[in-house]
Amino acid sequence: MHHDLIPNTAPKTEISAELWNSAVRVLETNWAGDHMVPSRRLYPHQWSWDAAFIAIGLAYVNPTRAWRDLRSLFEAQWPDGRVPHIVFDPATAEADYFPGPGFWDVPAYGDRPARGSTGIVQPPMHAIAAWEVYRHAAAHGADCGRQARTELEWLYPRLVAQQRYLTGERNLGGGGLAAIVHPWESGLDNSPAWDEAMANVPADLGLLTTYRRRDLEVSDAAHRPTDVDYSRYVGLVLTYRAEGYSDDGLLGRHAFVVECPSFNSILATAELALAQIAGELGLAAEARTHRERARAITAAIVQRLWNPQTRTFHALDVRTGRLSPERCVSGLVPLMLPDLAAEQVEAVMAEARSDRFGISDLPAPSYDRTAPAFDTRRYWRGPLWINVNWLLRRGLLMHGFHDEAEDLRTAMVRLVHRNGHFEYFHPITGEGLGAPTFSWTAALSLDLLADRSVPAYARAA
Ligand code: 2M8
Repeated sequence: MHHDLIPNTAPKTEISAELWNSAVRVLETNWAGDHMVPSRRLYPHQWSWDAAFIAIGLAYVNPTRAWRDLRSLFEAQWPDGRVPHIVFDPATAEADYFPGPGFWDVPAYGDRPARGSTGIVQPPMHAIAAWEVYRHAAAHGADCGRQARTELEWLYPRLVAQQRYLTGERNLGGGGLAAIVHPWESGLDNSPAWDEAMANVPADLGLLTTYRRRDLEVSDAAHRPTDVDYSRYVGLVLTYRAEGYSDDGLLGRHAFVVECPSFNSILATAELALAQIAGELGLAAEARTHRERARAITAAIVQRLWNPQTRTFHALDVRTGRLSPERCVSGLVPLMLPDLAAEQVEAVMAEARSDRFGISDLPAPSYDRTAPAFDTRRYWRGPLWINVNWLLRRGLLMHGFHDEAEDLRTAMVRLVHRNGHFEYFHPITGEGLGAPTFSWTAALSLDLLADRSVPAYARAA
């Protein structure tokens, strides 16, 4: 018998218990039968990296759903290994989300499941999630352990194929990193990190007459990307779509090809998680290969995305060879990497402690607080997000900054308890912004309440 709800991990203090219970309620509300929606109104389908963060939290209360959510996503994996950034729910009307399945019009393939998808990806958080769900769910008794093993075995080859796609087809710059070909692929949609590269993407505002923005009907325009950015987003999909989402020769014909430090840090960490999984499945040689790949990706991140003048990591525009001048929170995420050299660890820590990103009683903002364009409300251009801070906390733990990791954990827990499970938060006042019952905020709150341990990867090398 599988446990539907596992109460024994619920924490003891009043604040923790309230937060725990409210998080569980959000995850109950947003469950859609075989997958979780990020939020009912704004995002009524399944999103890729959301599913990973969500599974990490669901593992404590409903491992069966955690595995089901990951399985639903990977059932829509493409034959080339790409895991789509959205898997569409056929029960949701086309008009309820733009751009919907009709707009993406992805090519059919052999055993394609009924649910349609987009043709772009998101950061490959899933191997990390699978390992987290496994190590927490397996602790809940024999039945959960057996189920976890079966699911891990099912997922492993699919996770490997996902990495193969990203490190193969998407190695568009030829330097061993995965390039993103749309800002949505980063998960940090309208981050200033893309501004320079996006300036070279044609902005045809007429596209927004042909295609109507749905996001502005359900959220505040002052929070969302501008029309100019949105018309570029739509245009980029149209050119990628025109060639059936083929990556062949993309560098020469696509207007946006960028290497992101956060995306690639997750890519490397995914290899470390795959090493753990391969080890668990008795595949020692494969585990070694995954660890070597993680080291190679880490080396490429330092070689290609580190700016010795600014002493931080930046996005690289592969088409122009220029590093973005902006300092964004994505530049701190390489702290997750266990093989990061002391020089970079120290520099990233200095940046993380500086006025730009320093954590006081609030977690780190998405963009440099001191930058003239810092915007406290507009999406990834200032507000703070729980998922990115969760990644930063892992980086702090990874490199032994236990006090700072604990301060960050406490800051996140207090923030969400005080304000609710919002999509993102005002980086100065902490006011909740965006969708009010947002799944990854709820799921990661459960993890922050339950798990104080150092990630196992530090011991994997
Ligand atoms: C946001 O992205 C979507 C497009 O994919 C949007 O703006 O409509 C981002 O915050 C992304 O990271 C997230 O996965 C998605 C769903 O929560 O919303």
